[in-house]
Amino acid sequence: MNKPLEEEYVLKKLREFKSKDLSYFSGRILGSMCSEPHPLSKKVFMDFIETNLGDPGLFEGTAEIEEETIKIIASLLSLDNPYGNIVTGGSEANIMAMRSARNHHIKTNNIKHPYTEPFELILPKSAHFSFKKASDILGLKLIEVNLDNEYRIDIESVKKNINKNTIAIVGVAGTTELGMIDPIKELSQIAIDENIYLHVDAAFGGFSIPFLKYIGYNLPNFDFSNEGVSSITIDPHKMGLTPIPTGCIIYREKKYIDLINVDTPYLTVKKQSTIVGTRLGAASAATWAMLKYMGKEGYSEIAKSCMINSNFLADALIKEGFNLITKPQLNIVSFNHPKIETEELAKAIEEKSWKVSISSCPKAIRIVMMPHIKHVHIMNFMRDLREIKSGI
Ligand code: 0PR
Repeated sequence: MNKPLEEEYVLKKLREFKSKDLSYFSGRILGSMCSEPHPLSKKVFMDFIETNLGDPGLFEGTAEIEEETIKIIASLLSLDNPYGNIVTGGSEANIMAMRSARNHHIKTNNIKHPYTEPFELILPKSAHFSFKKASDILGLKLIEVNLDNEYRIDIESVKKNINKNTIAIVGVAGTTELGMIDPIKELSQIAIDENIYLHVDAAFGGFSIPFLKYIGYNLPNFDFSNEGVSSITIDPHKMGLTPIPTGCIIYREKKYIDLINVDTPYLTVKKQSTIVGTRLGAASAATWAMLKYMGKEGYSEIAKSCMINSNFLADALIKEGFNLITKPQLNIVSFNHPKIETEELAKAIEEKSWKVSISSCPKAIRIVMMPHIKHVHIMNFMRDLREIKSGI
């Protein structure tokens, strides 16, 4: 440990580190689900930086903000009396939901000796890797079912895999690799018929699908209006323009959150449901600010411009002889080339200073068309792709 240093020196050193980072502003980050936070949300985040919702009795105003934020987000998801929390992100939200589902299964089936039989979780092959963490932490056996021709969960495979050990089914509204929306209505019917917990992971799609539907896009209904849906993950720090870390978990009923509450005797509240203990109220305040400031119209504009850019890129790629993996349902465009290996293509793209990611199923270059990517960036990207193609 060093002796105290001058503030100027400390800040200069930090600037040197930061200068090695990429910026969203450059438009070069093409494979991220995060974006530049809105200036207002950054300001509000800083204003609430010291608030701790791990001990909400000390920060009663901020605790009210969290409650209101949950209500506003739930209203977007067709739910009037929600329970839930603003959390650190999609992973924490998904792990919380899986804890509720497992405990619900134990309770409703009156299981006296848990883990003598496996706890099985049915989810699509396209589900995010946070469910692997949930599986490891909670001792769940993952039953990864097939996808249909459009890379959505295959309903027949779900039905075939249900048994008395199934603790939950997961559907995704905006898959990580392709942005596809699973048929939640059909999953909901199965969940009702079989009396099984259904969780919807809308970490990515949650802040765009409701707004796109509002302005007339024809997208499937993924929310609580499907009676079988027990909980939804929806992340403000993806398409909601808030700073990291801001996730959100919403439950249909109080019983699901009661099932994961632990006693916290010496705090100002007596129970806690989140994985994280000490947790920032700044995330709730920044989300509240964005919801109020943007309104339905503001978020619709953002979601729409990302879709316009996605479709523009998709058309341009087809014209240049690339294969689109699927027509973009949300703002993710995945493609490969009939004559170029995807890894080779990715390497050539990176050499031209773009940051893309490779999806695994199927193998393709994956562009997440976040708000920081503008038309001019797409034009420059296409120019580079043409050059790469002509050089091979
Ligand atoms: N559910 C879905 C559908 C997701 O896509 C993600 C993350 C999560 C849950 C987990 O969310 P947190 O990362 O907030 O816990 N999806 C992105 C991914 O893994 C996250 C990401 C963000 C990756 C920015 C890269 C990046 O630069 O692809």
